[in-house]
Amino acid sequence: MAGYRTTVLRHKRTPAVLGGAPAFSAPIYVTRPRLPNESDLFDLIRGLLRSRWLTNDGALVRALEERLRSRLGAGFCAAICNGTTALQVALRSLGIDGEVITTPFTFPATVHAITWMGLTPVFCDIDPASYNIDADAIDAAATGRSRAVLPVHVFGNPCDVNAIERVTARHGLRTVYDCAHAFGVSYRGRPITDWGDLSILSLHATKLFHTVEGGAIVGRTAALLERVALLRNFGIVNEEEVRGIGINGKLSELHAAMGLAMLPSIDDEIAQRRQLTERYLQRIDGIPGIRLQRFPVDMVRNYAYFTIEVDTDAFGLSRDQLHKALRAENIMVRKYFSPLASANHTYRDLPTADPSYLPNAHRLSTRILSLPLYGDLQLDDVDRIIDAVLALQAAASGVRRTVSTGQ
Ligand code: T4K
Repeated sequence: MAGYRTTVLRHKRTPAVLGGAPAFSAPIYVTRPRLPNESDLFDLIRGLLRSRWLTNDGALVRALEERLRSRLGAGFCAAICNGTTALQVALRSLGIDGEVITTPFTFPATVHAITWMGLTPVFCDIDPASYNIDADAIDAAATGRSRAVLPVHVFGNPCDVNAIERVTARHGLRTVYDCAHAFGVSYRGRPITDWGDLSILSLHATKLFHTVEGGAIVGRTAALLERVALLRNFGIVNEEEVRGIGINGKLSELHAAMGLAMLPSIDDEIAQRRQLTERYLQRIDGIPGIRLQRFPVDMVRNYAYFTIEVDTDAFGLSRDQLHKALRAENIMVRKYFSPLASANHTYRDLPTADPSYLPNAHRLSTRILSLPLYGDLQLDDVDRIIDAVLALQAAASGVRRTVSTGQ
């Protein structure tokens, strides 16, 4: 009862955009990087300094690769300096040329990696419930010039991998999955990286599991591992021979130390996020105008993100008005992924970037909002965030007049 009273009183607070005190006195970011046990990290770094082996096929990178391979249930896991380079190396290791079919609802890196490789992105619309690329749209977009598909498991939600497998088999396409958000996710009893030719991970500081900057390519066959390992190290076979156009895609020993020190606590991070997500779900249930991404039941989630969709008419404020008003409360919500990757001026003149061809992605990009979620966020913080949302909804007409964005 006491909790209920507190909640009711909090709804009555005046929003910061209308002159009230902000809900938080300091910014609550959309995410915070997990930090490892300091003594574990410093032990690893002391060993690294003693060894004077700092990068280039070092012991810590090898240890991290093996630990990740085993944790992810993969055939191999090759560490790369970041997720973007991992995408580039993955595409080159499969010998992709021509067109690559991908989603507009992603971080810019997915599409930039295609273009940096001299390949042409072809956009497809998404499924409005899962936010992932629509397999039927891939089928319709595939032409004789298509060589590969690059789907993203958006916010850790598995793509319709079986349908994509059928479409790629029919058109003879390779598949690289962008698993940047999907560390540790499994689907239908299998690790998510089981599907496709290769999957890439981002191990950036903003990710569930991270090495500060970092990435990885995950796959199954020894032949592909050999190719990936060659290409991430300039193509150097030995002191006498360099084969293919490699790149410097190596992860350093210092980054690997961070990952090794972090890995033992990653299940705690997931459990904490799960609890916070459940609290968000309880508190959001029944708020008019808020919809959620749909996850399949036969998966194990990693709780990488918590996003909402804002329906302007039913909620009373547009996503952009809510975004602005929550930031005034020191709640640093983000619009992942708006603008769409296809809206970048480099891509927007492509025929498949036309908004009329991507209606679901365009609609979602005007509605999506990521709320704060990270392991040491408190349940009370979640309550205060949702109280702030409710207070803004209760004061919607005043907020609409005050917040300048008309969208
Ligand atoms: N594919 C997909 C689908 C991706 O989402 C990404 C990256 C990639 C590929 C490429 O992977 P990488 O090459 O990055 O490995 C962030 C990340 O930089 C980016 O890795 C990530 N996706 C994307 C979704 O989010 P920003 O520009 O939003 O980050 P930033 O600096 O605004 O950070 C977000 C919040 O995190 C900050 O407001 C505060 C907090 N933060 C951040 C950092 C870096 C901290 O508290 N401490 C920190 O050190 O892109």
